Amino acid sequence: MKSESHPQPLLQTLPELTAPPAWRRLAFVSDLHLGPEAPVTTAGFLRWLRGEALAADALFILGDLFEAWVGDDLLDAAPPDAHHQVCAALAAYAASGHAVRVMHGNRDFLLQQGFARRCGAPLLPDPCVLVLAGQRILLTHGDALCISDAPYLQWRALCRSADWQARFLAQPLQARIEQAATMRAQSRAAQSRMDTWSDADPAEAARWLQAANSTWMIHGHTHRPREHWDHGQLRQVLSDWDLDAPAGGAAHRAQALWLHAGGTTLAAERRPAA
Ligand SMILES: [Mn+2]
Repeated sequence: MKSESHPQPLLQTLPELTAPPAWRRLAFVSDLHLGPEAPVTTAGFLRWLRGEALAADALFILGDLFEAWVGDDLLDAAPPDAHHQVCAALAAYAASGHAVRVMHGNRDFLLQQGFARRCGAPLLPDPCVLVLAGQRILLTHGDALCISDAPYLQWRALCRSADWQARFLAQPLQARIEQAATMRAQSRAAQSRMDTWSDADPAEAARWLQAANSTWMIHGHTHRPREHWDHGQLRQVLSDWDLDAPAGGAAHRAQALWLHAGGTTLAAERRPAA
């Protein structure tokens, strides 16, 4: 096991994605947790993709698009369900000229090339740097910034290993679906025992930014949407989506972060997505 205080080795050079000049409007979302168990949120995302999202030249999904993903062969299984609907909608969105990039979250870390090809949505490494309008923006899901949760980081290292993934994916689809449901139930039980849900560590985030030669980070995962300004560094935390939560309650929300690039200027704006 790697040192718990530095779960992610700092890379000398982080993977970089340079935005083409045609990308003027970019939308960032994360933590939608789509799937058959979230029909209202899933419908809301499909509506958003066919509507407001069409204003984006590029859509970045920074992890946990799905509540669970047990393997790309899910898309070959019948009958089609919410996973198929979302993939078909992403494919149509990409085919109509919008770039889509998808990063793994802690729920859907098993998204692979089969998904990416079918959806026209290449996978993004976590973390990576988006170079846009002269700015270097560090993109990450955010779970690896929650360094106070040592048991989670141990699990993360295990389930991201090629060995574990090969063994998991070698099981029949139905067995994987059941196993994933059990793991989610255990994770919910562990969360309900905790007073506070682990948050991103500000010092760790600052360290990542420094290593990336960046002063601007966008991440999700924590379900605590807000802007953090610290020593000239900006950390924007994306909102989760939960339209299945009771309407009128604080949990009932869906939001995208938009970046508008004009020459060398960049403006950020949060907009409700439902
Ligand atoms: Mn997450």
